[in-house]
Amino acid sequence: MSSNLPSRRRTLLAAGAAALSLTLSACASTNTGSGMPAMSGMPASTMPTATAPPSATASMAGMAAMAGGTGLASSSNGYTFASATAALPAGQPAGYRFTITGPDGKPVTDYTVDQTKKLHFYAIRSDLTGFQHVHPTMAADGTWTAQLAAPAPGDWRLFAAFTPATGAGKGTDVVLSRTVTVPGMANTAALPPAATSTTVDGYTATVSGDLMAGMAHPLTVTISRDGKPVTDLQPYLDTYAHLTAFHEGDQAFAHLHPTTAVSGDHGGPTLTFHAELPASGNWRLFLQFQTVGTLHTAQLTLHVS
Ligand SMILES: [Cu+2]
Repeated sequence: MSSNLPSRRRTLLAAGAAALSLTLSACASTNTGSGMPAMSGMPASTMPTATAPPSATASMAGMAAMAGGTGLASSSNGYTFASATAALPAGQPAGYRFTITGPDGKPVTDYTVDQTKKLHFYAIRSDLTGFQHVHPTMAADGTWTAQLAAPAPGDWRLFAAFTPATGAGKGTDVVLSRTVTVPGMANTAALPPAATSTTVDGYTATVSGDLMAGMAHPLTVTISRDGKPVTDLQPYLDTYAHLTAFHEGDQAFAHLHPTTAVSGDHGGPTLTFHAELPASGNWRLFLQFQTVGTLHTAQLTLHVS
C-alpha cells in the first residue's frame, strides 16, 4: 500500500513499528516490504529498558515492539544516541551535547540531508508540552550541540532523527531518543481533548482523516485565516508544513511526511500527509508552517483508533 507513495522514499528503521502494526491490526500491508528485520532478531541492548517512563501504559512487549520505529530507544540497529547530560537547568537556554555512534563504535559524521538538514532534533516534555524542533550544529569530530530554549521543570525526551550517508545503516532513517530531567516543581498539564481544528497566530488548521493504528492513511490539513483559505504558505524545510506527532503516555515519535509538492511562496490551503501512526490512543500533533517569514506551530490532539 505504502510502497507506491512517492513520499515513502526510504525504509524507516522500523522493525518495531512493523511488528506492532501486525499485532494491532490485520492491515499487514503497511509494511514497506523492503526486508525489515524481524523483531526477534534485535539485540537485547536495543530495548528501551532504562529509558521507559514509569507512566507508560504499554506492556514491555509493546514498548519493545515500538522502540525501533518510534524512537523510544537510545540505541537501534547499531546506532546509539549518546550524551553525558542527564539534566538541564530550568528556566534558561541550554546547549545539549551529544554524539551519534555507528555500528563501528565511532561517532557518525556523514549524514544524508533530509528536508534541508543533516539531523532533526526534537524535545518534548512527558505531558507533550514544550515542543521544540531545532537543528543542532556538528563539530568535525561528530559532536553535536542542540541549542534548546529554556525548558520547564519536568521529565523530557529528546529525539534525534537522521539518515547515515555511509556505513551499515546507509540510507536508513533512524530515530533515537534520550531522556533528561529539568529540576524543579513540574506543573504537568492534562492533554487537551481530541479536536479537528486549532488556531495559532490567527491561522486555523483543520485536520481530517480517520487514522487507524498501524495503517497508512492520508491525513489532510487545511489552513484558513478569518474564514478565508490561506494560499501564501512559504517553503519551510522543503515543505509547506512540517508535521510531527508524539503519543500520549510513552512519547513515541512520528514524522508525517508531506505528499504536497512545493513550488514558491504560495502553498495552501490544503496539504496532504502520509500518516502511519503505529499505536492507538491520543497523539499530539505539531504542525509547523511559515508565512511572511514567520514560523507558526499549531498543535492539536488526534485520536487514533
Ligand atoms: Cu528539522
